[in-house]
Amino acid sequence: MIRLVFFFFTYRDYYMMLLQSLVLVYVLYNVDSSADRWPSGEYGLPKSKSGCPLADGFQWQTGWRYQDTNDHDDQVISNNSRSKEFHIDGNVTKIIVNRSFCMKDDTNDDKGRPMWPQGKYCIYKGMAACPYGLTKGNVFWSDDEMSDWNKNDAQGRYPDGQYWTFTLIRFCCQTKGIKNHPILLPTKSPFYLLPFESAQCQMVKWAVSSVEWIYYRTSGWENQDRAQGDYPYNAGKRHPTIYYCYYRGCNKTLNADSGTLHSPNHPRGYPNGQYCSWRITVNGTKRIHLKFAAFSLQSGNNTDVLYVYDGKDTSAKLLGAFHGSHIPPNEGIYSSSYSMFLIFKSDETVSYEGFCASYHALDYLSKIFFLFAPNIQVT
Ligand SMILES: [Ca+2]
Ligand SMILES: [Ca+2]
Repeated sequence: MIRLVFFFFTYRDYYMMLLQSLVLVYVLYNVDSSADRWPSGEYGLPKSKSGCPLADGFQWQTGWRYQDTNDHDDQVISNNSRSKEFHIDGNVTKIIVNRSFCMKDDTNDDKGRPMWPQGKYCIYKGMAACPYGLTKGNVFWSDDEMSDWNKNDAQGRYPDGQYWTFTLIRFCCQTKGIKNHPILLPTKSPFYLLPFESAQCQMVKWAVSSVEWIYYRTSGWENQDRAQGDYPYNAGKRHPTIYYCYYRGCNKTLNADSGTLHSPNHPRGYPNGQYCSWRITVNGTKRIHLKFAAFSLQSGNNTDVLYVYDGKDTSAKLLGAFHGSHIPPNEGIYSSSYSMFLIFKSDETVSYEGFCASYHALDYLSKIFFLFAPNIQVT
């Protein structure tokens, strides 16, 4: 009897351990796939010219705010401006700023959604409390002080705030985290975050970011521009320049038996804070030969690095971590299977030209042949 009870518990413990391992495997597996879902809660994002990001299980509601920043009708004394690169759905002229929002106010499908990950960024506040882990604040713009000449307007769904002859917009900010630690968000379509604490963008895994900005030349007469709580970087200044980080996905899949790839913007400098990948898959009986025509990265493996894996993802063997003072071999890199996975990440400062490379599928035998006769070019 004692023996049987012992036996039973041993088996139960064994199954519990097995179950726990399966749960762990499931959780680890889903760390990356959770990036397909927008986080839970009510909030908003700046709307880009390409529209709202792809949504899953909810619909973005849209709206816009038209800010009249000019103190007169007949005389231009305001001089708003914006960055040359500008993908926000809106319009910035010397006398007005108009911009659009994508608001998530539907929480019916929030079960199982991730929370907003730790980092340093802000989003717009919806009508409910800030999503879990984010703290609120607001920005006040003194628009045209002459109420007779003030043409402020707003329509649709916009962030929590006040939209009268002045503008007050509430934000929710994630203030705990490190900008260089990449966070997971859906990157299948472009989206915006507002940077917190500095103009540097939060790094997002599988995305390349660029900083855009709007200079709000608000009222010159009894200006009361101000901000409270947690708000986007620099937005608390009088006539603020507010920064907007524009993210585009940079996961590339290459399925042909030969092809080329290059770092973002090559041969112009690659952007800071990007985290991109390339997955090469060739015919199952073949192997991959990857050769670099150009390679110029910052030196040091803690700065900008290209990782090359011998398989379809990061669970495969690392063939090399290449940077400015450790460049890939001239003869190129070989896979031992039909797929290869590359990750290129850059830190927050200093960028170089980057790299461009081409690959070819090789018959396995020709690789062995190549090893014995390295001077023969295999194509
Ligand atoms: Ca006006
Ligand atoms: Ca760098």
